[in-house]
Amino acid sequence: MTEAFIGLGANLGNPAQTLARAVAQIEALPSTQVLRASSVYRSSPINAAGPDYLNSVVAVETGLDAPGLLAGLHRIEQQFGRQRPFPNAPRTLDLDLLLFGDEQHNSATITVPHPRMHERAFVLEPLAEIAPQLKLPGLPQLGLLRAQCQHQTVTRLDPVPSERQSAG
Ligand code: PH2
Ligand code: MG
Ligand code: MG
Repeated sequence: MTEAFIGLGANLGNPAQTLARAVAQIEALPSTQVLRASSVYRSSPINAAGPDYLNSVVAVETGLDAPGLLAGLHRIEQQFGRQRPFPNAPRTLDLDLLLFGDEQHNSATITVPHPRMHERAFVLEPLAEIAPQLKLPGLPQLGLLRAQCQHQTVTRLDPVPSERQSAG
């Protein structure tokens, strides 16, 4: 089993609902359990146009290998109607494999760790929420990386109360 981190993002359709449903679909992947899920964060698009994004990060434990997990994530993106008209186009759902244990992959189809995760507050803030002690291979500690991204405004949204919590 490998612990992996997945970044979720959406800025088309109903992003809040999509992120919640996508976590359930990740949990439904073969031999994969969601260990922790961050809050949802709102931010302006970085190096892209379009509506504000909602982003989150989940930690999973999986028996899949990295290409198998990535293939599963791409299938889930398809289920949510992901289209790729041009690079960084607005999207109904983006699932990025951020980290897969301490493995490094560099091929035409898979790059892990995600090459830009350390310079994006919309990844670092939710990641620090669920894994504050995490060390990215070959990079300064999370706290320093987050400080370097302080100019990127990211707002943590209040958790949406589940039906069970609000019923009582
Ligand atoms: N994803 C991108 C490009 N820019 N900006 C924000 N705020 N959130 C994203 O998820 C995002 C982005 C390409 O994947
Ligand atoms: Mg992305
Ligand atoms: Mg992506």
